[in-house]
Amino acid sequence: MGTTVTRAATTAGKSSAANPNLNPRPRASAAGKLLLITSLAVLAASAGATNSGAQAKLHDRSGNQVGKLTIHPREDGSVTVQVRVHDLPPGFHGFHVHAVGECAPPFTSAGGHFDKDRHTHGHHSGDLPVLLVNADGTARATISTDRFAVADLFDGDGSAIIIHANPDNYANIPTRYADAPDATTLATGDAGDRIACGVMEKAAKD
Ligand SMILES: [Cu+2]
Ligand SMILES: [Zn+2]
Repeated sequence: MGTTVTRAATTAGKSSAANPNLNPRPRASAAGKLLLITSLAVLAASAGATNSGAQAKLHDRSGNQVGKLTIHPREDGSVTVQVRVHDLPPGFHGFHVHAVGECAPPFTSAGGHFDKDRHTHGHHSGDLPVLLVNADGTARATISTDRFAVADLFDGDGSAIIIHANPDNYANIPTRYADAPDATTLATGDAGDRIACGVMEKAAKD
């Protein structure tokens, strides 16, 4: 399919270059280009529908890119999440898929934890293992989860990946500290501020 598209583009380019002075030609060429763009969009959409993954570029609150993430579907219905980050504070950081695909600092625009049901924290569809950032500010992790499919990430308002300032307690508050976790803990795991955010985008499987 890729070869056909490349050839069509080359032909369209040549025909308009060969007739630069004819008025009808540029119009035909523009129409051709429009058609080509439409075809490409259709091709991309159909490829995406069959075996697509997701990707996100993570940015800190100052707008610097601090890493990226990819999500690939697996045949058993689970997904593999791969993340690489740099220039982040060392230590454990809460790491979740959030419900809205919008990363405006301080990233509250990304909403709460992505969830396909009405779970509490620790059971949310978008809850992931904490990310360990090494002394040099980098982290790398590969995670498997069966709590969501790639398509779930692209509901009406999209989704985003968030890294928090603090570790995540997964709403695990021993009863010697409190009778039960409070509402904030049950929603967030007390992971604190959002220090990096990336909007989920569709990506073809490589
Ligand atoms: Cu989060
Ligand atoms: Zn959660």
